[in-house]
Amino acid sequence: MSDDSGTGTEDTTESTVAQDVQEVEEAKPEEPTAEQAEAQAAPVDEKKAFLEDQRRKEARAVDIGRAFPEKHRLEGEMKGASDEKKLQLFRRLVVTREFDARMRRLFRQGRFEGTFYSQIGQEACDVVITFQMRKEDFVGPSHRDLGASTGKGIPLKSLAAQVYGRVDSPDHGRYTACHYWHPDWWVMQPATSIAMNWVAATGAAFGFKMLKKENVAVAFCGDGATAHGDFHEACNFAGVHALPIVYVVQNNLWAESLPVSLTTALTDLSHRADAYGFPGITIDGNDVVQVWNTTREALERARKGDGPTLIEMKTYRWFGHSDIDPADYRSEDEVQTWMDRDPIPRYAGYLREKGLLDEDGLAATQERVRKEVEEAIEFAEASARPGPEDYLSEVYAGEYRGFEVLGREVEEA
Ligand SMILES: Cc1ncc(C[n+]2csc(CCOP(=O)(O)OP(=O)(O)O)c2C)c(N)n1
Ligand SMILES: [Mg+2]
Repeated sequence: MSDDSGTGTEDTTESTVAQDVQEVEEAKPEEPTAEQAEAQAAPVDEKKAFLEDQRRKEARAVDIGRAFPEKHRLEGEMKGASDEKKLQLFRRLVVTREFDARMRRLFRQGRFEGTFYSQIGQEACDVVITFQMRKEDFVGPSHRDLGASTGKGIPLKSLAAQVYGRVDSPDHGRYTACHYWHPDWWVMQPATSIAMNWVAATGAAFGFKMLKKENVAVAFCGDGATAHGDFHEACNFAGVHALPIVYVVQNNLWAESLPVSLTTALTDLSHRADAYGFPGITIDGNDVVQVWNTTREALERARKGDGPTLIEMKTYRWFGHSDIDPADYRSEDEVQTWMDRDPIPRYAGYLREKGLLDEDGLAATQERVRKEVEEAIEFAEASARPGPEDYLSEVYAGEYRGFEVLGREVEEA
């Protein structure tokens, strides 16, 4: 399979690298900052090579039916999963991949501001667990957790509006792209300070326990965040009170440009749990079957009142920390090795072997998903940008007496 079916009018495979370069050129502000001026001064060939590399990887990312090395073939049964559930899960993985790949391209075209944190390569870590959760179970995602929202079923229109910073985002356009959430789905907005979500999700789990609810919480973080104080305080508290929570650490080997070997002397981050008196387990985060069975058990354990579990998922982000990071601190070999372990073609292969998916089914899924992604983007682009008054609504409780914004008085509506 290839990306040949295209994902929209602006983004067909017919558009060349030269067009991409032109789009980037056109998106430049008239008066560049010193940093931008330096980037502009770089030889065009370098830019071309960078864009070519990005597009090559993106084309590979959406080629979800491709072959992969036999040693990465998935084995075993997914406990308690009906055939229909297995296919639904596949669709949510594809939604996550397609949305991400499309947004990366739109960012390079200057269609939204800020930056973009791609999750491509890591989707199984988020989607597989959140897909199994109840709507009123609490999710505490971090900055690279698109799959926590798509896994739980938050509509793509709402997620696209979040990326675009528009009023139809649940935060009404107040926050940085990729801080996906929705209160109706019990997914909290990621905190800027990493591992803060760990504390908030632990608090939610404590609340569920105090209120004697059957709900559970799940918190996500990266390898780098496990060195942060909040991570340890939260784990300690959860261990003491045997809270209904599952902690997921996505070890993608890097925290921005810092290798995990400079974050910790541990090889397996699941050993962090040893200090807090609850089980820790390390698994292949790119193996959907393993992730399904391990998270299913951990969710059950939490729901039964047996306390927390920490799951380290070994995984990899294909692109830079954010989309302004060329990630040239990593070797091509390392990237290649992990691209071969892509969770989605591996799972597609598993479904094929089970007779649940064929070439046509795969193409139809991808086509439907692409249409849905395009509709979400159209919705976000048509949604209004927030005005100064939107930045103040819902900030103050009680009577609001006006505030000076950008030199003018804003009255409460
Ligand atoms: C307390 C704090 N320190 C630093 C940052 C800046 N920062 C944002 S993400 C990040 C890297 C996190 O790495 P990791 O936890 O491995 O997650 P990954 O980005 O690899 O998914 C850093 C340093 C921050 N947001 N908060
Ligand atoms: Mg990391």
